[in-house]
Amino acid sequence: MNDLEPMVQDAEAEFAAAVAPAELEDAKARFLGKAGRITGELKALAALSTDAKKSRGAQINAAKQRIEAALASRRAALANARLESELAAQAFDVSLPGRRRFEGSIHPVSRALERIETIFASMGFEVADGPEIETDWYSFTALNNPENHPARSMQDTFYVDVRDAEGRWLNLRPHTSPMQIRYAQAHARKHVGASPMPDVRVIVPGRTYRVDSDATHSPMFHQVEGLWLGENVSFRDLKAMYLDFMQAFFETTELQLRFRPSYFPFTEPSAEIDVRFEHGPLAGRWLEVSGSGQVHPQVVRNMGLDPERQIGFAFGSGIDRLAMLRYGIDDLRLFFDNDLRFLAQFA
Ligand code: 2NL
Repeated sequence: MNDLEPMVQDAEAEFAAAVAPAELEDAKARFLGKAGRITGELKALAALSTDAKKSRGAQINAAKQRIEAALASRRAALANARLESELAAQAFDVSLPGRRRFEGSIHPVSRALERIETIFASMGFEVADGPEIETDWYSFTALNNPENHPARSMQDTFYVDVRDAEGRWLNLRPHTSPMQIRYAQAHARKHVGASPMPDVRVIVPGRTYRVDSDATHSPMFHQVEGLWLGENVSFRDLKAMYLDFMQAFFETTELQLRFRPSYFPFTEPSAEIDVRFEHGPLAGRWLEVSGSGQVHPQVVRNMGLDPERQIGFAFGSGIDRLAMLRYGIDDLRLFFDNDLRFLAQFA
């Protein structure tokens, strides 16, 4: 202890009181600067004798070292506090609930389509995809539509302003049958000469177009057609297969099918397929779900197959309608409004 002790304590107190680096540097100048108190003490040494200089000089040095140590420690403390506050400002609260990311969902028509593909694949059917813009031959001629059939008219079919090699307008396919013709042709070429030839077993789901737009018809709709041809395929295979499909699609065996005679140019005989549920809001009513029939011999010929050997059946069902029945939707237009309040119910 000596008379320099109060100065050391002043320095420690003033350093401690400095909350910003600039204040600390000001305080340092008051003790260690040119006009500072330590500097003053050193200047005063000049007036002392050699012996007194030695002992006083040692005291001043000791005080100076303690002040420098206090300064260094305060500098480190301020730098540390600054780092801490920077980190705190950047910190995020891991306990906050996360921001929800919007997730879409599969459209009900696509869900129905995916289910249909899975069910038919499990029954040994191939799933084929084809062009939506077709030639006149594939959409109509190959399917035995006479030249003057109303389906060919501008009132019923959308045409594209481009002609095919025969000079006929291309069309937006009014059914997915054209791709079944293409598929069967490829099958016939691939297995030419094979005896027996493997069966043709295919479904073609996809978008189809007709000039028709009201509360229950959309100009673009979805269809699935199926084709099964072989040397030993009959109408009872159609009945068994379509019943299996309906039971799998609606997840119930509590339904009945009815085959009602009808007419299509591409099948003979032809039948509408009606379904009747035993339970649920539609119980007891016959609902039309499909057209069907034994493929017309001329259509088999157009596929490049021999109708004396290859015979079978085809069907065409509306996917939108099946989806409406499956999910209890009473207005077709809901599928195309794309209102999120509707679509989100299928998440
Ligand atoms: C309908 C009618 C049907 C077919 C589609 C078909 C396909 C080929 C050959 C023969 Cl490649 N027929 N498809 C047969 C009968 C009916 O659908 O209006 N469905 C909604």
